[in-house]
Amino acid sequence: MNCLKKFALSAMTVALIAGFSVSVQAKEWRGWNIHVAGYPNTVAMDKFAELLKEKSGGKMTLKMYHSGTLGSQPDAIEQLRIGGLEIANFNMGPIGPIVPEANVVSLPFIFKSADHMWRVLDGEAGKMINDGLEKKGMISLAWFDAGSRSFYNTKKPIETPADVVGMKVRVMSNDLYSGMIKALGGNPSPMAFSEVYQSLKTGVVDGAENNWPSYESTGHYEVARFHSDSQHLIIPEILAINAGVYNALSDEDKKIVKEAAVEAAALQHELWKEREKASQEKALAAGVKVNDIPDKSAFQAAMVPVYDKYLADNPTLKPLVELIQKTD
Ligand code: GTR
Repeated sequence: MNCLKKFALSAMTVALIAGFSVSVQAKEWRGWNIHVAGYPNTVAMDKFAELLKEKSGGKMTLKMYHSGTLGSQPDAIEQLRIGGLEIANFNMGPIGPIVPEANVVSLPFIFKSADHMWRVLDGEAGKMINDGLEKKGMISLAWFDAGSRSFYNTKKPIETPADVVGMKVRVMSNDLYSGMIKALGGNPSPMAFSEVYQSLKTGVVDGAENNWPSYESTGHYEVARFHSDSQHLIIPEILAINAGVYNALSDEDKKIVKEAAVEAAALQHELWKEREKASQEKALAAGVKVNDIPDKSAFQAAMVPVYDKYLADNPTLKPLVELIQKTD
């Protein structure tokens, strides 16, 4: 048994023995976030903590740990599921390998636009994703905006899939993203967010992909000077809570948690729009070379094997994929 599993089991035993007192005593929750101070998600998570305290009259409190100080995202997902953490803001990417329904948002080009994504999440498909999350111990309280992800690298502009051939590209830990890079002829390198800057700088990888705010906040733009507007992924993020913790709350407390999350998400969406623009301006002012890819059809066509593999691995999710594709 590995250390993480042992820890999980002992944490669960402690939680079971202490279950009753935990639920009656006001306990400070612990929240995970990967981003630095001033990032829209960081500000919004602090707002969530503030609203929770205010709306519950101090009964529910949350201490936020930012900048990934409580570990990498794959570890934090595990911790949230077993109750080592109560709250987290996650990108849906690294959740995909655990929740197949939620992995649908990581299919490249599945969303036609951000508006399309929001409509999908508000509808039946969103419900299926949320049910999948709950089955794995997480409840989504609200969706955060994470814009769209594009490629950037230290070598050259990417204009067609042929430009990716032989390139070493960092991806988030999810086989779909590795498959995406392979389908373009590149070499995927899954690694933690915190390691990407150094890896770009030292040539361990040639490129990566992310949204404008993360490209800027991490300093990746200082070392990977070619930004190609592929917008191959539009992935939402969630403000999630451990399912056991949430389901043990009174209806009144659930309402408070939900309201605080929805208000914090509204702030995040507002700040996101501003930061997207500001980050882009900062990168451009620093001399980053940006190229548009007006016709993305060659990239989209290259993704057929990625979709085929996802559907072969998850045949029951075909209706979900079709539902998203059919949503206007
Ligand atoms: C960011 C996202 C993070 C993390 C990161 C990454 O856009 O907000 O949660 O997933 O990307 O590339 O690892």
